[in-house]
Amino acid sequence: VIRVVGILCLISVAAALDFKYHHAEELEAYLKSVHAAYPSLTHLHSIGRSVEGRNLWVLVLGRFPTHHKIGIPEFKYVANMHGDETVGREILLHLIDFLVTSYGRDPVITRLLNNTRVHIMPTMNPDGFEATKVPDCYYSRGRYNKNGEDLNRNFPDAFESNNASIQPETRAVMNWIKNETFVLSANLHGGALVASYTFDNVTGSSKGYSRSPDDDVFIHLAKTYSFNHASMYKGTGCDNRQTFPEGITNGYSWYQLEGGMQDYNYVWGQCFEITLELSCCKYPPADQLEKFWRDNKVALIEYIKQVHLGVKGQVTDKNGDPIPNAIVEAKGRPHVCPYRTNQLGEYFLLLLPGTYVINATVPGFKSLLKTVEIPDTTGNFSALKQDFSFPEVSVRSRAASCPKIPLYQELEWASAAVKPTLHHILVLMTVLLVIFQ
Ligand SMILES: *[C@@H]1O[C@H](CO)[C@@H](O)[C@H](O)[C@H]1NC(C)=O
Ligand SMILES: *[C@@H]1O[C@H](CO)[C@@H](O)[C@H](O)[C@H]1NC(C)=O
Ligand SMILES: *[C@@H]1O[C@H](CO)[C@@H](O)[C@H](O)[C@H]1NC(C)=O
Ligand SMILES: *[C@@H]1O[C@H](CO)[C@@H](O)[C@H](O)[C@H]1NC(C)=O
Ligand SMILES: *[C@@H]1O[C@H](CO)[C@@H](O)[C@H](O)[C@H]1NC(C)=O
Ligand SMILES: CC(=O)N[C@H]1CO[C@H](CO)[C@@H](O)[C@@H]1O
Ligand SMILES: [Zn+2]
Repeated sequence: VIRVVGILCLISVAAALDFKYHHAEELEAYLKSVHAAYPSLTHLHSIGRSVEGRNLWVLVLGRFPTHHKIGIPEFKYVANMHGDETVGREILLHLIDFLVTSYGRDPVITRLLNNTRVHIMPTMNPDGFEATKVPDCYYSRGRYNKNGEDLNRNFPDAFESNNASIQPETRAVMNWIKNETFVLSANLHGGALVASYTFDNVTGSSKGYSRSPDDDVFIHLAKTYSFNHASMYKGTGCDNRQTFPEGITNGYSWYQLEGGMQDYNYVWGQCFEITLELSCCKYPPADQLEKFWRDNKVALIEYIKQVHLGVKGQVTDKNGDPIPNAIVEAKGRPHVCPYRTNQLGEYFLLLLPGTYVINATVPGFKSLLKTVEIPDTTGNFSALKQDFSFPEVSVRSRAASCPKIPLYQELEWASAAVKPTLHHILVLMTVLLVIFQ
């Protein structure tokens, strides 16, 4: 009886998440209480420590929260990498609360968590958050980590040699990305209201738009967020500084940046990531948090479902043994650092509905090509399944090495972007205003 009462207590503690800012200790206590109340649905771990030694907590949710399962895609949300941009940090706690309390009750959330592993990191820059003493709508030093580095300029860059020294927070995220087969992700910021997508930088002289081979998918992903958000899709921006048609923008069209996390995920992590700017005010008063949660709730859920777009499967040899490091890509969509199968021989390719030729290649063997008709599968919580079986035995693939940094310098399609236009000049004029977003 005492045990039962204890569990009930924990559940009520976990459910009582209020709309206020949770500082490091409260945030940690909250995540621990959720894990204690939902031990089989959640897994709590720290992927490293900040400069000041704070844990970088990640709560994982899913039917199998502690480990990857074949066919179940990995999704992540990361917030507060700029310590003074605080809305994402709090709404991710409310998202956790909503997911755990809906599992087993709401059929959609139950199916979502049965078929997806969701990783949530409420803060990537806990030191910066603690250094920002009071709510303030504008830029503050809490943006940076304790060493004064901007973490969203701290990743290796595909277009430029990034000479910034890699910070502990960045290193932890890089290791985490290497460790998991992430497929889809978003990083949550503040200071504007827009969904921004890769690329953020470009090769050659300035051009208006930096298009990735998966531009159509990125536009769909960004619109999924903006149109499911209470107002982002209106694109009215903040204080008339800049408007964003349909609430989305190519990162580079907005303003170029080097060393950003979303390009890193796409180029090196095989993970499609977009950047969500969720509030005009970077650190709004706590009494606005409930409205921010309401405005974003549907968008946060609908965006997770997109991890089930496209096609997935396993590559094996004649004996049925998985082939890690096989290159699997859709024809016409080469990634400069080719997308490869994981240790279990699995691949996941986010693609919009349509007809594609999927090419599975192991150097030294004949490529396997399959034409697939991809339906809209996000409502089914499973991408189309297409396995590949090589007719030979003991097929082994070396880890295909990526070209040297910067990767895109030589690629001709990258220079197919449009010439500078009046639009671009206008964008440049606004760069000074938005440089710290
Ligand atoms: C989710 O998984 C649980 C555990 O296997 C199962 O009992 C339940 O029926 C599943 N629910 C749905 C809606 O798929
Ligand atoms: C970064 O380092 C490279 C190689 O040392 C150098 O060529 C480049 O100019 C440096 N870039 C900046 C912005 O300092
Ligand atoms: C990487 O995965 C291993 C094995 O699951 C785990 O022990 C380790 O903590 C993970 N590291 C990170 C940074 O996620
Ligand atoms: C299949 O992919 C490999 C590796 O990326 C490439 O070399 C080959 O040309 C591709 N084959 C076809 C028919 O596109
Ligand atoms: C979704 O799942 C149902 C039932 O399993 C199946 O009949 C249907 O064809 C699937 N739809 C798509 C688009 O995959
Ligand atoms: C080619 C190009 O525009 N590269 C830019 C990448 O971003 C850095 C930081 O803004 C710029 O200095 C580079 O010029
Ligand atoms: Zn930011």
